Amino acid sequence: MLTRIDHIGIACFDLDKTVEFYRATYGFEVYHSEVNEEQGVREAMLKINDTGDGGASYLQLLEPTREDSTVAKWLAKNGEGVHHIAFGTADVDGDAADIKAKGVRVLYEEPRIGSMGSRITFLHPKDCGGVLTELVTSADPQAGH
Ligand code: CMX
Ligand code: CO
Repeated sequence: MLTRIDHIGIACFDLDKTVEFYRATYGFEVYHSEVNEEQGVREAMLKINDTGDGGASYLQLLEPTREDSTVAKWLAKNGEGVHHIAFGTADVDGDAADIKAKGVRVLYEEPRIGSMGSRITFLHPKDCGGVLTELVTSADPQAGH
């Protein structure tokens, strides 16, 4: 069951500059940052609020680490902006299977590793009304992500 908005993914050309915009404009601080080589991103997670399921909601700021990454391709085509949304669930495998059975393309056979050791998969934007949609199971939901 999907129980929260886990994060909104925002693509940017310059992560440090974008982090500073969110800090100076809204007062949001970086909760966690990492490089995910498989996804081809350098990212910062800004925690916005805790959620009723023991998890949390974040902004995920994404800067590409290589030209052939999905985010680099998307930025070249669209410029900076909202890249994807992510729903949180305690069971990414089960929810992905249920959604696949409804005819929506799930992009990965098996969930991969996302922010903070989470397990993630994606739904094809063309099957989701133009919205690239991620499903996330936190590494430790009771710890806030
Ligand atoms: N949102 C909405 N539509 C998108 C999109 C996005 N983020 N990315 C691509 N599309 C659309 C394109 O506009 C294009 O539509 P048209 O054919 O109408 O022009 C179509 O999908 C195909 O796009 P493409 O540029 O040819 O890109 P690809 O098919 O090579 O890749 C996708 C698209 C979704 C399969 C790829 O972006 C992907 O695998 N995404 C999942 C992984 C990811 O995004 N990782 C980064 C974030 C990591 C994280 O969140 O932790
Ligand atoms: Co994401």
